[in-house]
Amino acid sequence: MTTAAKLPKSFAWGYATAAYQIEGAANKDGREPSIWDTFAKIQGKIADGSSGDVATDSYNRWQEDVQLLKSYGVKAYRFSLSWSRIIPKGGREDPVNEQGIKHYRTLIEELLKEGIIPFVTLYHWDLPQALDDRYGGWLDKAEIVQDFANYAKLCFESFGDLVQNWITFNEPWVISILGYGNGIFAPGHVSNTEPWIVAHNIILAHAHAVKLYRDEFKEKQGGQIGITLDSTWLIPYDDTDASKEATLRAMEFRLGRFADPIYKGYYPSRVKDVLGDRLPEFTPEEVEIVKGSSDFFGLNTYTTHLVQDGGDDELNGLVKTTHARIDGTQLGTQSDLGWLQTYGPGFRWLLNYLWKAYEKPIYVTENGFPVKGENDLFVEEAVNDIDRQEYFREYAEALLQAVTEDGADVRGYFGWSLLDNFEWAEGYKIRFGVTHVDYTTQKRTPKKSAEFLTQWFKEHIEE
Ligand code: PNW
Repeated sequence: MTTAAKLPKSFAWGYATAAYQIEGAANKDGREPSIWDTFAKIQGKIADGSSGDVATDSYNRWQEDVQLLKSYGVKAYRFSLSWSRIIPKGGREDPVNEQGIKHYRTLIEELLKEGIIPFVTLYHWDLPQALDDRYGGWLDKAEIVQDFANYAKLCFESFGDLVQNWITFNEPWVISILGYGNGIFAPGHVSNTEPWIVAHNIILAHAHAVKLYRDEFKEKQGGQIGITLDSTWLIPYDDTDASKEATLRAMEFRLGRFADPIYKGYYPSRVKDVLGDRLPEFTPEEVEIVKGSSDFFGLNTYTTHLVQDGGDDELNGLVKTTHARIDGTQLGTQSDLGWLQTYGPGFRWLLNYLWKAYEKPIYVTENGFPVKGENDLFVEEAVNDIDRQEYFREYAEALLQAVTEDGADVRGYFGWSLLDNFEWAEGYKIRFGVTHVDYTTQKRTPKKSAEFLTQWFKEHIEE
């Protein structure tokens, strides 16, 4: 029998969550609203009319959640900080909330006590509402860049002695396109000019926070800092030049729009061609700080799409995407969300592509699957989540091959998510957790997929 190649001992695996999706306690201990608190209260924005007011109550049940992580044998946990818990009104002149800082510090200490490495995201979409009211939030470059840098600095000061892995932003594509383009996420703007401004300002805010960390904290605290971008793998729908060109263009709109400035220093050409004057330019001083502003490549990825030229969706580069192949067959197993089907080979391709294009160590900061119809099941049935186990098997194996056969430098993997939680515009109807949550009692019940991943990583990481 041959021994299969393994991931190195240092490989960090675990689960990811985000503050607004799990914490609840929306008004407790001095927290003030974020744009998601406001957005969720607008009639018709959330599929089941819910909000993150209670969510999985993890602000109160954090000890139970840490024990859950421990029982799964994870090496790392990725979570995000709620900006409006730490600085309730968000700005650089506004008061700091010591109770917020104390909460996160206690959580981080508990994780470390249990041998779990914290990966901390500064911004997972929950902008303090006060900053949106004050100057339009991400639309105001001069203000938001300074306020974000001030918030980041406070976090480095408050937690940086304990945290070695910082992620500035989660998925700027989602923030800019879903929040300011088609308006399905907070703050719900519909525009074809704002997304490009917002994206530009996020890149700058990220770069300033990274510069600050490198200048003032890195030497002393010894950590790494980077950004998490999201991307699907994209494949031409057919063999035509039009589909191939459309695929390259779609990739630049989804990923290159952020990755190229951050890792190479400039916007991709196809994006410039489509957007013209609407795409802001970086000044030479800005290029200086943006280029090279991420120590690693944080990747959130869920699926693969087939791409064709055409349609009128300018926000995504004038392409049409589908999961149905030209012969009518589907790419993979359908999930509970239209945009998500299983396709392991696409994940392997994407890892190879990123490693070759950007040459940075990759951390897969999210990957997961909502089983079709799971929310209609009783807990006894929901825990038998076969499609999620199959998804994780395919994706974990693709990752192993990318590392051990193709030579991609992938250093971590976080399943989305530790718990069923508030799935943004879908509310609580869509369940991504490896742990079932009963939202009436807040009882947590591990699903089979949690057992599967624990076992898989036990077998595939070197002792
Ligand atoms: C990510 N899309 O969001 C987020 O980082 C998580 O907070 C979220 O719960 C998870 O994926 C599952 O949705 C996305 O429309 C939301 O392509 C939408 C898309 C992609 C990612």
